[in-house]
Formats: sequence, C-alpha cells, structure tokens
Amino acid sequence: MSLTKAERTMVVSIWGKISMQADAVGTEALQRLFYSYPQTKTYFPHFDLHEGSPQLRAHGSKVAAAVGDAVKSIDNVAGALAKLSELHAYILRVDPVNFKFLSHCLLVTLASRLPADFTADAHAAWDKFLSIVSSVLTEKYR
Ligand code: HNI
Repeated sequence: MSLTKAERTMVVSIWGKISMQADAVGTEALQRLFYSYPQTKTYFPHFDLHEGSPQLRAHGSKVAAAVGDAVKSIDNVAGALAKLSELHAYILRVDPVNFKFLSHCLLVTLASRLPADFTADAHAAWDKFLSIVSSVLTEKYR
C-alpha cells in the first residue's frame, strides 16, 4: 500500500498546521485511547494515566514525534520507524489490534483540532497513512 501524491500532500499539509501542537495532539490521542479503549491501559501498568499526568504528556510527545518522523519520511516510513518496529514487536509485544484504536484516536484528535482542514479526502489520506505506520510497527510480528 502506498499513498498517492495528492494523499501525501494532504498528510504533510495537515501535519504542518498541527506540528506546533504535536505534543498536545499526542497526549490527547492517548487520553482518548485510554478512555475509549480502557483495555489498552494494560500495556502501561507502570504509568500514571490520569488526565494531564507528566508520564502521559511525555509519552504523548514521544508518540507525536514518531508520527512527525514518519510524515517527514513519508516515502520511507519503514526506514524512519525501523527501531520502533523492533521495540513494539519484540519487546513490548503490543497486539496489532491496538494500533487501529490509537490510529482512530489520532484521527479524531486531528479532526477536532482542524475541523476545516479535515475534509473527507484528508480523513481518507490520514487513515491510509496511519495504517501504513501501523503496518510498519506490527510487521515484525509476522
Ligand atoms: Ni508505542 C513506546 C510510538 C502505538 C504501547 N511508542 C513508544 C515510544 C514511541 C512510540 C516513540 C517510545 C520509544 C522509546 O522510548 O524509545 N507507539 C508509537 C506510535 C504508535 C504506537 C507512533 C502508533 C501510531 N504503542 C502503540 C500502541 C500501544 C503502544 C497501540 C499499546 C496500546 N509504546 C507502547 C508502550 C511503550 C511504547 C507500552 C513503552 C512505554 C514506556 O516508556 O515504558
């Protein structure tokens, strides 16, 4: 699966508008993940997951930075996220279904922060992009 030129342009442009708030985007997406899909909290027994906790914010900013790296290397997401792919597969062993949940929460976060930009086309482009990111982070399982 790969993105068309138009899809790449939409992903890059939306990230450009939100990247100043990347930390907050990552944190909000995680907060949504833990509220809407509480089973995902089992991967973070060592974290304080209360709203606004320092650990949640630090992790949100790491996740957002990784999404930003993937956007920057949109033609080579696998290369950009190679180390994270090993971490999630071999060490963290996150069940791939959880990537769908987090991707959904990222989409909702982007949509609510950039309502005018998040057209149906932009939604579809981001959905495809996040499924590429998710496949990269889960491909080592297979
Ligand atoms: Ni994920 C650590 C990025 C999905 C559970 N994760 C990271 C780190 C980054 C990251 C960056 C920090 C690595 C480091 O410190 O070297 N994770 C991403 C991205 C996605 C993703 C970009 C998908 C878009 N991770 C998920 C999902 C889960 C998940 C779906 C489980 C629900 N990640 C973890 C856990 C850690 C983690 C657990 C370790 C946290 C810690 O610090 O102990």
